[in-house]
Amino acid sequence: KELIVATTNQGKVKEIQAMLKDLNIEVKSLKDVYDEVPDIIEDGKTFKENALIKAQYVANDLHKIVLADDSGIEIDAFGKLPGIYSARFLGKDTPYPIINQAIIDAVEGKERTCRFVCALALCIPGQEPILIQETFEGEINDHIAGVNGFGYDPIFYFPPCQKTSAEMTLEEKNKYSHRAKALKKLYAILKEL
Ligand code: ITT
Ligand code: NA
Repeated sequence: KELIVATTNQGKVKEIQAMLKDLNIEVKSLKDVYDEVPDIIEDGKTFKENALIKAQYVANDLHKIVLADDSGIEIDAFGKLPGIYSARFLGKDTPYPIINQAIIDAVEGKERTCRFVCALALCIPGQEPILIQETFEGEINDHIAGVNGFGYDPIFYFPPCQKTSAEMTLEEKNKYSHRAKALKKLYAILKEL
């Protein structure tokens, strides 16, 4: 069986592949199925709306089983921003080390709580789309730490493990993360495909 993940984010793909490794499913990204990846306009107002937009676009185009992930980080000191704008916060060409240091500087002396959010949309031809949302609660670290993962992982401190999600192995992040928790809720369905 084949599962197309409506993403070009390789970090998401790696985590999803690892979570589903015991199922007989070939996980493919948009780069694997399109010569020219379509530019999908994510103009929803919520993570779930954006996940549905991405999944439905590709499912309508290819008539295959499609999963989409819309995710981001909510920083309480910034009124939950960047939230759904996490991929284009400070402009999409600003490198993450710059963005992450800017966030550390801006939360200095403020509330450090934050959370990753992941909405997953699963479209199976002939069925109603399935939507799930989960969170991963943490704090903005006071320095950049760790080289694993992607995006905001080097500043996302997870108190129970006393490290950032970029200091966790892929397997460890997949025990606790927003994406892993959401995917677990779809596991039984994916197993039956
Ligand atoms: P696709 O739309 O192609 O899936 P994207 O990266 O643009 O890729 P989003 O619009 O969902 O995806 O933006 C999510 C951003 O939130 C992502 O680029 C990261 O900056 C951040 N993010 C989400 N999950 C994360 C995680 O597990 N670790 C670190 N950063 C994460
Ligand atoms: Na998005």
